[in-house]
Amino acid sequence: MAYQNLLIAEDNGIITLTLNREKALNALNQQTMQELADFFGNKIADRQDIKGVIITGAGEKAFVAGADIKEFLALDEGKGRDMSQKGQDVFFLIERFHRPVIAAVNGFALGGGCELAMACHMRIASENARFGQPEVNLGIIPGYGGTQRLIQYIGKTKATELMMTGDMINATDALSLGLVNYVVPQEALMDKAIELLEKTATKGPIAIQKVIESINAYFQYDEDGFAREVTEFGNTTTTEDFKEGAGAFIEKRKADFKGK
Ligand code: DAK
Repeated sequence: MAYQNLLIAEDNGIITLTLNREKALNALNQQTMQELADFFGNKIADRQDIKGVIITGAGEKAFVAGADIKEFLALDEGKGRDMSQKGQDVFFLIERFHRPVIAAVNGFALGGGCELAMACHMRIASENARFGQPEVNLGIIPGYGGTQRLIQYIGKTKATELMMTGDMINATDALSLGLVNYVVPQEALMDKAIELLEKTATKGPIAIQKVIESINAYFQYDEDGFAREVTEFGNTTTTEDFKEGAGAFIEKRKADFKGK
């Protein structure tokens, strides 16, 4: 699939995915959602050789200012449900991706943009970043998993307030609420994301994947996250990586993980 709205760059095993609709503050239209689905579901789905993915927005003003409001007027109940389900499925692809995905939030992350950032495994915000779920201003609710993930990250108390008022919070508040991992000056944003991916890339790749799966299992009501942790802990102990990692610690040397 040829991409119109995604810019892809790969350097030293790190893929940077830039949402590139700067004039619309990188709003997520259906074309972009299809491209994201293809990118995570097909293009890089089987890439074992990468360290991870950074998602960011074009320009210095917005990460993503929401779902594309200009496409909303054509929605009815059926199309709305369909759009919501497909959108959730795209964000599950990101949340379940086998390598770390980091949102480098370079400005507004509103509505679907905040939801996209929350589907990533970690979030780094530039100092000008603003987060919010302003859907109630439009008479709708978050439709890409926001009602669930915002509670997971910041708790029911503040999540309820943000979703009911539509208020935005700044990067400092997002950090203190636990919505983002770090706040850095805008010019340091990508370096911080790369630094994190370089660090996770020194760990056992299978272990990283199992951390992702186990964390995701915690939030699935049809699956007992504690039980999944037991299973996956057992699975990691059978890997060569585990023997290498534990052996390296005991021998006081750096582990050389092979992903086996
Ligand atoms: N969609 C489309 N265009 C947008 C946009 C958006 N979300 N946000 C901004 N733009 C466009 C503006 O229309 C403007 O385009 P032109 O008028 O120049 O053609 C351009 O980007 C620059 O925006 P502004 O001129 O407004 O820039 P300002 O600096 O004055 O304001 C702002 C920046 C971010 C505060 C403002 O643009 C704003 O409030 N934007 C809307 C933010 C918002 O409400 N976002 C949430 C969208 S609702 C669902 C699935 C998903 C969702 C819900 C349901 N189902 C399937 C059920 C998710 C919903 C949302 O995300």
